[in-house]
Amino acid sequence: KTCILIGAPIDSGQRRPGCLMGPAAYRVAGLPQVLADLGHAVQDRGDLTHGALEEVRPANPAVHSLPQTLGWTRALHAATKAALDEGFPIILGGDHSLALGSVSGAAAHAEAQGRPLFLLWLDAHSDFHTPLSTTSGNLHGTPVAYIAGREGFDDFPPFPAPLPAEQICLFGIRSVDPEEHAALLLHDIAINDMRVLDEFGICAPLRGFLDKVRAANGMLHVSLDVDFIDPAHAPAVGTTVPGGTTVREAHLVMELLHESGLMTSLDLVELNPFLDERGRTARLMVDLVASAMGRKVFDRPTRSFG
Ligand code: DIR
Ligand code: MN
Ligand code: MN
Ligand code: MN
Repeated sequence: KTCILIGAPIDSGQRRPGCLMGPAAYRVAGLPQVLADLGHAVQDRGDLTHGALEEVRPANPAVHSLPQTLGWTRALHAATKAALDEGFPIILGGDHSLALGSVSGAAAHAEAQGRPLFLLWLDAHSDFHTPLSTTSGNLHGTPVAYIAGREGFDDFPPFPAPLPAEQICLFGIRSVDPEEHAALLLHDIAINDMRVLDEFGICAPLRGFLDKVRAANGMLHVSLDVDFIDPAHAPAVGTTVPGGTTVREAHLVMELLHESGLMTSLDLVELNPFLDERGRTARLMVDLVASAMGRKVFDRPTRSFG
């Protein structure tokens, strides 16, 4: 594959400074070399900027940094859409508000290809607020609502073609605000929360979703929030929630994604290197990307697990 690295040094979707150092931390942790060692071509496009900002006042006074988020959304949309013409985009975040742009760019690309876009959301949170419903005012909690076509995004560019609920899969969630919960009940989005993963494990729920992607000849965008992994293993994130996946469960997700051959773009979000322990979380994220891109514990000549 040709991996296209897009740095998205974004802090404006939440209030704790530090995510803007994420792209640098991934590079320091060796992501480009790890991808090259797996046999991929790597193009590092450097870091994006959000461009000129417009003056816009949010309807909900809790919302902060709306002009910045709009600027980043436009920049990420264009960069992700263009990168999909040439290879496999990996967006180095930056907080999760970047997915407002990366997924809309991927959706525009998929629409031009005449293929459906599917979304796998690996996160402790459902990120299903709208700019009107959020009480924290942090727009990193809104991308899934934008992608699913919820109302309340009048200040944003119209989402290309909102994804039908059946094309969205939330995986690993364990923190859902009351308004998000009520709204999710009205949508048919697959919610593989930690309770589901405790009971059924990683494989069955994930394979079920991947089978749908394959049957539809879909494209698949994966958005990996650091807090998908338990904070005991991945401490460098502003919104830790106990009870997340283990290191091996996270790798298993990535290994299944690689075996499926279906993933077409990837976000790495919410890494806050200022909170890290000597690069520990950044290195874990790089190792997870390696699994998603073909690294195996033991490279068997055939797929035999017996
Ligand atoms: C939280 C979102 N529910 C909020 N938190 C997130 O602020 O609305 N953390 N996305 O990663
Ligand atoms: Mn998130
Ligand atoms: Mn999260
Ligand atoms: Mn919240």
